[in-house]
Amino acid sequence: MVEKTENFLEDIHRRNYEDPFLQRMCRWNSWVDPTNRTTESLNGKWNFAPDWYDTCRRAAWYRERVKDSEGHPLPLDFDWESWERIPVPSCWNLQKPELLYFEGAGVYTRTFRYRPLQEAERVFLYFEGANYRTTVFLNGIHMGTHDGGSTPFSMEITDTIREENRIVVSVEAYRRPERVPMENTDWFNYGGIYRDVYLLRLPPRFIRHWFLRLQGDGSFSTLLFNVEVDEGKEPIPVSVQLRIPKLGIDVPIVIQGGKGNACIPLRTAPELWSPEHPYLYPVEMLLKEEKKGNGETRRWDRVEDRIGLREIRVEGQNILLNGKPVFLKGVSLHEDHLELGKATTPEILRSTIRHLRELNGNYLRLSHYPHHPRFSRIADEEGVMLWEEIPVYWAIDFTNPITYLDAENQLSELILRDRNRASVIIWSVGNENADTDPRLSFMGKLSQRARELDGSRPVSAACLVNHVKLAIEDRLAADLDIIGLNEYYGWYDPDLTKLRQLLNNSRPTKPVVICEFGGDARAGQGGTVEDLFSEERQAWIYREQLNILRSYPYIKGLSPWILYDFRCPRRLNRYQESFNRKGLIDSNRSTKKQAFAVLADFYRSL
Ligand code: GCB
Repeated sequence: MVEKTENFLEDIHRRNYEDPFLQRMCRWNSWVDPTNRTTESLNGKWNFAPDWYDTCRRAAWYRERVKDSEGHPLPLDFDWESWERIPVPSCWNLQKPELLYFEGAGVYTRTFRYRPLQEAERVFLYFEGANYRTTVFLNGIHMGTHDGGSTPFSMEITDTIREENRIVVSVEAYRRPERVPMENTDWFNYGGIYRDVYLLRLPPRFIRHWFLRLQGDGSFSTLLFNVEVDEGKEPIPVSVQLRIPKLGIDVPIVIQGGKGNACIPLRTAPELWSPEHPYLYPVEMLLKEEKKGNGETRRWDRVEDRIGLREIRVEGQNILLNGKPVFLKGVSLHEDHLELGKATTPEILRSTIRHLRELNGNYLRLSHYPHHPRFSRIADEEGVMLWEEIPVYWAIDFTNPITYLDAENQLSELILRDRNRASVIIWSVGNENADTDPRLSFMGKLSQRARELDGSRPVSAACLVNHVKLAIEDRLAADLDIIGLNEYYGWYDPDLTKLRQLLNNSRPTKPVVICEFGGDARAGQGGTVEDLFSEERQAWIYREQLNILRSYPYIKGLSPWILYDFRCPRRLNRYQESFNRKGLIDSNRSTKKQAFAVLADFYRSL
């Protein structure tokens, strides 16, 4: 606290200016599923300025105070309308060359009109993703703050929205030691509102979110369903009618205390979702109020979706998809795009899947944070299996309860967002974290949290090898269903014979997925297998690695590092030039390196 004196000035002397904004956090429990809702996009050009000293929040620009308490005009340090306009969604780093390495706070603002479309309509603001801390003001009032760079959040604005509105959003992307990820990562810290923003119009009582899946007991004969309802200011008796016409399901589910659960026996065997047959069932949910007397019902809400039914389970050293062993033929992926950064388009997502097909693959590791929500929807349609992950990366502050809360919140937001997607088969709780006691307890709790929100999928994490004992040995493995392993023999450690020793020394009782291996190559760089950064060296690493990995039956999947080269400010040699060059394809997303064909041939042979 700063002592207030007679010459104290609120705007410049107050240190803890951020505290009030942290009293109203948007977290997983305020999230509303936006699937197939009436939305109104707020994408488009917003006025924007990099706010180098975070003055918008410090000096309360969002209040738009133009006169003092005696009515005298005040000089303002901002002028919304004269600011340049940049597109939302986008990463500010790619809007102007001088913003490329900008990692501070940026202020976005725009106006919009609003007219209710239904009686007693409730309105929410929905952000699909902004990096990292987002503080939202509407008509001068703080509406909510969100932490975490890749998960969605929503906030109710019913009581504040007017016909004419000004929204001011401060997004700050500082790298900080207590964050998730912390300040040291092997990727680029793009800032800004880089995914869609919209208004969500909802009825006074509505379905908040829901979860539908097969029971997972190997019989494919029972569905489990959970639903959460926002009952509005005055709760009344309601039920949710679940309809899956193609399965002959039309059942009412009683809602109590805002929640409903059901276990629904299937009369016919369902068509199961798989990469070969990505079948999706149309599903409908109706929120109804039971009217006494004449038996009429009032319908409050209606939600539709398309859901794949499949079972993913681990048995011994096997991963079973619909009861049958499956091998995950994959590759890892960052969200990085040369012109768009973390922003993306459906075309880009589909072209990524085309590249996976050319590799003869069936699986992608979406590393190291939640990717665009559209990805799992497209993967559902296309029949691609996904590993999804939160950025509990490297040296997170495992002793800090604030860091844990943030990580748990990001995990919860990801699982709520994607647990209805058949394509998502694994939740990963982190990547390459040293095996310490605080980390074991932190990530153990995360694994538990994942199972609490979704008991239907295996939990994993990308672990490091024990390079002293040369073995797969990580105490976290006891908490995981699948052991993820990153190893770079042939690259960081050139001695590939150690890989064989390591795999011989290990007796895992669970399936192992090699989540990373690989090496850098600059596209077009020729040389011999001895030459680091040549395509030949990279292709050689792939050949040698695959030759070894194929002979260990407990290895049930691969996602080498990585499909595309990506921006990476830590990588500064003349071949890298601020890019990680371990891609099988150049950062232009079209030039394939030699190793691409090596992996494609290997997957074809399986
Ligand atoms: C890793 C990390 C990944 C890096 C990669 C590399 O083990 O998980 O984020 O980019 O190695 O290229 O060193």
